[in-house]
Amino acid sequence: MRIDIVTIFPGMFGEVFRFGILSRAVEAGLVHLHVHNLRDWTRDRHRTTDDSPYGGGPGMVMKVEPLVLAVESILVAGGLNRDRRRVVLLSPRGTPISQSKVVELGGLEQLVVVAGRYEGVDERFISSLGPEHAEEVSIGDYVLSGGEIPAMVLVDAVVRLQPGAMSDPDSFREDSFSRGLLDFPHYTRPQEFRGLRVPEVLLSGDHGEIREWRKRQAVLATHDRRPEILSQRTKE
Ligand code: 4FV
Repeated sequence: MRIDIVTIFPGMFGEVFRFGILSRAVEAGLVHLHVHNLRDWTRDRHRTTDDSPYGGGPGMVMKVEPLVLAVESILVAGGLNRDRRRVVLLSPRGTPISQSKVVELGGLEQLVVVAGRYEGVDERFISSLGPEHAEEVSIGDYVLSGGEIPAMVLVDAVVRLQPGAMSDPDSFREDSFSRGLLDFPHYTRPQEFRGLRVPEVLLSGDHGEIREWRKRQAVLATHDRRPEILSQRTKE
């Protein structure tokens, strides 16, 4: 899979991809990661990527031209067929991110991730690329100072799903949400900590019993903490 990130702060990504599953996936060639400086697609000597909002109001808006020029040249560079690639702008106006959205994006050949800054991005960016090729995704109903951290969240979630990225492919089958449930509780040594013991069933070696207990615990946790997920699940 090829992942391209467009940002005015490319330096923010340096460290993030040097650790854990992300770095292993890159080293193993499972993912080809490219971080692009949006200013490389500006035409003025101040390399301007923002301007004041039409209609007035506080703050600045990201200009459409550098963004469209950047994405168009990156898509060409990818050279992949149109329906196997997507442009995602991270913004609070976007579709709330979910494991099913991550799985969908993880199945693409090329993902272009755009990190916004300032008050937001000129609306014609997404409309000029067309809804079939570009969409907005949100990581949550709160406002950050930039789209870089949301971009890292999305890339991390997508890369770990790439075949071979996780040492044990089973682990993502057991992922929270992949079965429409929160995860079951996990325990490891010591068997007792300050009087708190590991549930006996997990020490029983009876895998059938353990599987049943974990399923019950996952449903219980989902019911107590995120009942809306359970109702969603019954609808599906
Ligand atoms: C955000 C979010 C987010 C809004 C203005 C960047 C900031 C600034 N992105 N999910 N929540 N973005 O807060 O994705 O441009």
